[in-house]
Order: sequence, then structure tokens, then C-alpha cells
Amino acid sequence: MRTQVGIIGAGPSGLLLSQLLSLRGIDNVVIEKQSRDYVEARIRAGVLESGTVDLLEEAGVGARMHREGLVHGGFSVAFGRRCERIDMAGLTGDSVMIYGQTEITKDLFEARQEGGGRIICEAADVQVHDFDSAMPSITYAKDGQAHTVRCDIIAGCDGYHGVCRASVPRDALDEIEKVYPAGWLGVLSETPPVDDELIYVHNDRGFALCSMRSTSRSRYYIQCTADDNVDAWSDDRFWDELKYRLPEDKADNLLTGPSIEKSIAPLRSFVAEPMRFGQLFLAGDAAHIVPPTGAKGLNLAARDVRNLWQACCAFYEENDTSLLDAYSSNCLKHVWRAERFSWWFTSITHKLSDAPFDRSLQLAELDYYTSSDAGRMTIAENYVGNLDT
Ligand code: FAS
Ligand code: PHB
Repeated sequence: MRTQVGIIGAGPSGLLLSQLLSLRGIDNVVIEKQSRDYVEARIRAGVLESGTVDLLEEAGVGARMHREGLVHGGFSVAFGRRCERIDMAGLTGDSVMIYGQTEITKDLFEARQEGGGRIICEAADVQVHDFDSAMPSITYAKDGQAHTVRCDIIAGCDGYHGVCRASVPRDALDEIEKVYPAGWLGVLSETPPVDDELIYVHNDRGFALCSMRSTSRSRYYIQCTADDNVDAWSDDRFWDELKYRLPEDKADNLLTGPSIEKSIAPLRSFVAEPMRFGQLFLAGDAAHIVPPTGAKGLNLAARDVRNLWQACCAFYEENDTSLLDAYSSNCLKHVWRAERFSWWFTSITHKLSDAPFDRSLQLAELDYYTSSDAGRMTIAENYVGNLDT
């Protein structure tokens, strides 16, 4: 098979890139190791920056998002006996959209199908070859058959555990990582959210987050240990611990119910540099991971996809390689801004040490940032992601 851009991974990065390229007539194929059902069922992101919303609109998959998504102009930070609201809309003129990654993935799969997109799911033994040459290729096995895709460009959208970054020679790649001694235990429940907006909670027993997917479906997280086991957490134990960590008035309002999904995500900060190796371009979680506290993962992936899409359009439409050549540095500028905010917001809201000084410092930091104009603006502009200076 021959195509222009070979895309590995049908997560939000791969599908969004495929849709945008196709809209500009650039031929592409997506190769995914899991089934469509598996990919669509994964519960991940829920908060979209306006830049991501704009890109989804440009990709022609904005209608359901605008119909079913929730626009939030603020969120709260609870610590000690206080609950302070960050008025993002008032401070920055910008807001975020609450719309699940699961829904985005479904919208993109549908749009690709309607557009005649070539997505090969359940591809086994996917390998990338010769990306240091002008004619890279991808091989995979399906239904007992071996297949080869020849292309000009390979987009590595295969996530943190994917084959693309793993195929880069070690001496050509810098991997910068911080692993936190904690995880997030997340529960999805068909219960109305405890509040109209998100609440980030600092508590002596650890972090908690109250989020949602709609006005009838809630998403809650509590900080757990890095080696915790989801089977050790019954629904009742989860709800009791969440109630303990919430401000009293929120705990009194919390409606509980059976979990429809429960999973643990490790907390890590990770950046691979550079993000381009010859004709192989890494995008999204394949190149960088942030702890989800700053709600930046999917939004960073969308920025990479916008950069790679525009670079491919310049290459195929004007034979201009300047954006391909600048791809890595253009992405990494935003990556490190989001890494910094995600690390900082995680460090002041999570229980990462037992030292009394660290705890008091966190409370002082939270007090300063939520009670000074400059502090609130700092949190707001980082959260909405408009740091394009
Ligand atoms: P993905 O990992 O989503 O997709 C990669 C795809 O590649 C997968 O489908 C995989 O099966 C496939 N693949 C892997 N290896 C392959 C191979 N060898 N061959 C073929 N295919 C292969 N981000 C936010 O912005 N806001 C949030 O609120 C937020 N919450 C999160 C909550 C949790 C619990 C987690 C874990 C993450 C959260 N994130 C959040 C981050 C998350 O959304 C990721 O950034 C996002 O999934 C990245 O998308 P992709 O880069 O497409 O990678
Ligand atoms: C979510 O709704 O899943 C969510 C929201 C905000 C975050 C992380 C996850 O910071």
C-alpha cells in the first residue's frame, strides 16, 4: 500500500490528524493495534482548551461537542476550610469545554468512516522502518497476512507505550522524566455532579478532584498510592474517602452510586526531545506526558496535531519544508509550559511528602495564588492555555 502520511495510533492525536489531512486532500492511513470498540471505550480526558475546541471545529467534528459539551468559565480550589473560585472567563476572557475524550474519539471515528478514511484496527506487530530515508515504511500483520505501507511521512501518534518512540536510536533521543509517588483513582458514575464546576481539593489525606461528563454523569478522582490496586477499592470505600477529603458542604451534597468505570492512572511528567527523527514525527502522549492535574494532556496533543497538519499542508501544497523542520521546537515550547504548570499544580495540591513544612508551604502557596490578583491570573491563564507570548 502507498500513502502520503502513515499514522500509527487511532487515539485522539492520530484520528484528528487523519481527519484534518483528509480535509486538505492529503492521503493517509491510520494503523491501530486495538479494536475500535476498545479505543472508544477508554475513559480519559474531559477538559478542552478553546484552542482544542477550535481545531475540532476545523476538523468538522464540532457539532455534537457544542450540543452536549458544557462551557465552564471557572473552577474552584479547596484547601483547609476554604473553597476559592478561579474566574477564568473574568480574568482571561476565555473558558474551557467539558466534553469527554471518549465522545471526541467516537465523533472522529464516525467522521473518518463517513469520509472514506482508511483506519486499520487490530493490526498486530506494527513496526516502523527507514524513517531516516526519504521512503519510510510501516509493516504490520492482520488476519495472518503481512502488510507494508510505503509513505513519505510517519506520524507517531501511538501514545507513551507505543512502537514509534521505542524505534528511535537511544543516542538520538533525550527522555526526561519525573515519576510521582502517587496515582489517581478515578470513578465514573451516573450521578449528578456535586457542583456546577470542577473542584480541585487539597486535603491532609491527599488530593481529590470533582469533575463531570454531563449534568447527570460525574467523574471523581482521589489520590492513591502509586502501587495501589483498583480491586482494593470498593465503591463504598471510594465514596467514603472522597467525602472525607471534600469540604463539608460539598460532602453533604455528594450523590453517590455504583461506579460504571473505575481505574488508576500513574502520575508522571515525561518529555522526549526532539520530537522529529528524519521522516518520523512524534505527537501527543508518544512524545510527552503530564500529570492530569492541569488537564493538559489532550490539549497538548491537539497543539502537536495542529503543528504537524500545517507542516504537512505547507510541504504538499507549497513544497515548503520549513514547518516540518521547525515542528519539534514549535511543539516543545508549549510542551514545557504545560509541563511546568502541570508539575506546579500537582505539587501544591497533592500529598507528596509527610514533612510538616511541605504541607504548610502548600497551604501558604494556595493561599497566595488564590487570594492575589496576580496569583489568580497566573492559574487562570495557564489553565485556559492561552500563553502564546
Ligand atoms: P493515546 O494513548 O490516547 O492513543 C494512542 C493510540 O495508539 C492508542 O489507541 C493505542 O492503542 C495505539 N497504539 C499504541 N501502541 C501501538 C502500536 N504499537 N501500534 C499501533 N497502535 C498503537 N488530558 C487532558 O487534556 N485533560 C484531561 O482531563 C485528562 N485527563 C486524563 C485522565 C486520565 C486518567 C489519563 C490517563 C489521561 C488524561 N489526560 C487528560 C491525558 C490523555 O487525554 C492523553 O493526553 C491523550 O489520550 C493523548 O492522546 P494520544 O496522543 O492520541 O495517545
Ligand atoms: C476529567 O474530567 O477527567 C479531568 C478533569 C480535569 C483534570 C483531569 C481530569 O485536571
